Amino acid sequence: MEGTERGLTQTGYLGLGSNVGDRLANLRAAAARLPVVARSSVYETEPQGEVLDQPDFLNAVVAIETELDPDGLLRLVKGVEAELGRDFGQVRHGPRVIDIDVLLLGDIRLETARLTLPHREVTTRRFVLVPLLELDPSLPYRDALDRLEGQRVQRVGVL
Ligand code: PH2
Ligand code: MG
Ligand code: MG
Repeated sequence: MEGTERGLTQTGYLGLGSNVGDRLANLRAAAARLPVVARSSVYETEPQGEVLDQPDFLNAVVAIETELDPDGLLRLVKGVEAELGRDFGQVRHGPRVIDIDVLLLGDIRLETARLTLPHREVTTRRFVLVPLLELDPSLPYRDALDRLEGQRVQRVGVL
């Protein structure tokens, strides 16, 4: 197959996160640069992962429609992160102006060095699952959400 065009439109879900600068403006600037067809609420969320001592994040999830394949979509989101001033030299899981994660793309299952689909955080992070299930309650992740404890997530507005 040539390039990244599949000639087939798929629905995907992207996780947006920011905990540096004007967090809401950062999420909105990212959404404006993506082929968004639906957006979740915005949630203020407790930091998870390797760096817990950092400011709370704002997180949201957007649904997109795209003909891009996983690599093409990854290139798109990395380009948007760079455009919005993401510093790629920073510590893993540390503070960031914008983070855009490919959560799901159609029913593709994939594990490469660059990308795992579904994204691992889909079953482990409330800051992903809550907005994802808000957007599409029929996704098969309700049990995963019920199993998670802690991880403060509070709805604070619209994207
Ligand atoms: N992103 C991380 C690490 N930790 N915690 C929250 N609450 N939200 C995030 O988006 C987040 C995080 C690395 O991408
Ligand atoms: Mg992330
Ligand atoms: Mg990321």
